[in-house]
Amino acid sequence: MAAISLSIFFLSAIGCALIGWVDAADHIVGGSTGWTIQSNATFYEEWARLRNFVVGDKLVFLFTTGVHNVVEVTESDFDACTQKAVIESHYSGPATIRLSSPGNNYFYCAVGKHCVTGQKLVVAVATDDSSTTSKLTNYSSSGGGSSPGNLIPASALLSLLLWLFMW
Ligand SMILES: [Cu+2]
Repeated sequence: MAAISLSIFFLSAIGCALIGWVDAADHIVGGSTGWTIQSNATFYEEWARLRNFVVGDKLVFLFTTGVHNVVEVTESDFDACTQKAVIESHYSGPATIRLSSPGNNYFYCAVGKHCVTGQKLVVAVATDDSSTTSKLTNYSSSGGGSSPGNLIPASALLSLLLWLFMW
């Protein structure tokens, strides 16, 4: 029984990893703290630095409608916290924004002085091809081993999990 529990645990872990690998990633901006004013002005810069963003990924901005918002802007607007050429505005939270163009994408909160205090985010978005490479690198370094050619489709793994639970 212990052996079965253990294998369920490992299969679940592998299944989750595979699902993450197959689908475009959703990035919860700021993690559990969400999209808000942080005590550290470079909080979102540091958050973004640790991640890879790829065309097709989504940014999820967690905030309360009316308290914060998200505007996508040009680089010069981003630097100066101005709104001369707003690309897109999202006023109701949470807001999910799909990263559709490669290169730098600029966002900030346009409520009060929030942008000036550091509620701003720039993400460097890679194209699809480079994404595959970087994600595979991540998996081989953290997971320890399976080459992409041997990946079992996530659905097959899930069926296997269900089968194990039947016992
Ligand atoms: Cu705000």
